[in-house]
Amino acid sequence: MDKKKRVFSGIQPTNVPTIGNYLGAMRNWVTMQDESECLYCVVDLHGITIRHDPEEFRRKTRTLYAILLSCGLTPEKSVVYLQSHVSGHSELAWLLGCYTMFGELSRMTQFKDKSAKHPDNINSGLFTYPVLMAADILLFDTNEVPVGQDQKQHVELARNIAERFNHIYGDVLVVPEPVIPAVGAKINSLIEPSRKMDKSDPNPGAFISLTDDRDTVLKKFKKAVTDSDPSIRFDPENKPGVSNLMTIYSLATGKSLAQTEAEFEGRGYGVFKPAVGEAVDAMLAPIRDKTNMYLGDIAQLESMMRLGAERASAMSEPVLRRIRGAIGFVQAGD
Ligand code: AQP
Repeated sequence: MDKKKRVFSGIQPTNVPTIGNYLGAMRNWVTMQDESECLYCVVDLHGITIRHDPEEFRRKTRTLYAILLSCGLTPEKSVVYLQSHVSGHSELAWLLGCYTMFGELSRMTQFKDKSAKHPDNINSGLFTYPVLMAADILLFDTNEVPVGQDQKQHVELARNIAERFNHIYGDVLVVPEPVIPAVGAKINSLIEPSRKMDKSDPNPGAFISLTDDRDTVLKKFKKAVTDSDPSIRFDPENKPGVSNLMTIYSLATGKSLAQTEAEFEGRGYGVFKPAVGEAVDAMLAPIRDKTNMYLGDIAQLESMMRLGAERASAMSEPVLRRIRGAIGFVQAGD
């Protein structure tokens, strides 16, 4: 029998995930756990590249872990854990940093965007973020990395680092492939529909959080930016707001874009926007309920985190040992 593919992906606890995170990445994680060996991680080490409040950060991390379980990731099928609980991530990030070029990090779009957003805190962690992400992936001999479009460049960097390392030391690292959905890879802001929906957008009207209640969801869609032409048709260039809402509706209901266009032909935004809100609310209701349930028992949640970390650590050890050996570190037992 063929060996199962290894899958890794992660999400930062910078805020409650949005429907962008869910439709672009997390929903695929749930599907992939049926056919592959999957590790999913709350990448809390990545989350401190921007300033945060420690108590709030702890709360957001627990909430995010509960949300991952509520979306359908289960410890029976996947390893779900916190990055900071597995020290191999940090160790490998240092090692791989010595095989990553300053020039290639300078070209990363996210570094440029985030430094522009936080000009008073352009720390070196923000710059070396993609090396830690490469370490996250390469630490587990990962074959596939399900991500949204914005993370494609970082996965490509991880591939380049792995290939460079292998060129020096032989076939040591598995070279991963990004897996990006055909629809939903970039869900856009409800207020500025030409920009990606971000969970840390300062304007909460720009995104739908997975824990937003029904009223909030309906209100945010009602205020979503569209355009002056009332037709509901998919045309991302000329009608970015409407096309974004159509993508969301199509993913939330399972209807195609063509079916969506036919359903709302001649009906206008007054019908369309509430329908999108209802569809998203129906998608979120079970996630909200389960999240509250998991957060009702923090001791149980933390014991699941610990178990996940033990399994992830055990899986990372042979890979780290192989890498340390290839570089030439003296290891106990050599
Ligand atoms: N708008 C989006 N559409 C589709 N996919 C998205 N992803 C993020 N935003 C969208 C995907 O979600 C996964 C987890 O993202 P992340 O937490 O690692 O950080 P990010 O990519 O920087 O996402 P955010 O929401 O924009 O976070 P903040 O605001 O904290 O920086 C990734 O696979 C990502 O591609």
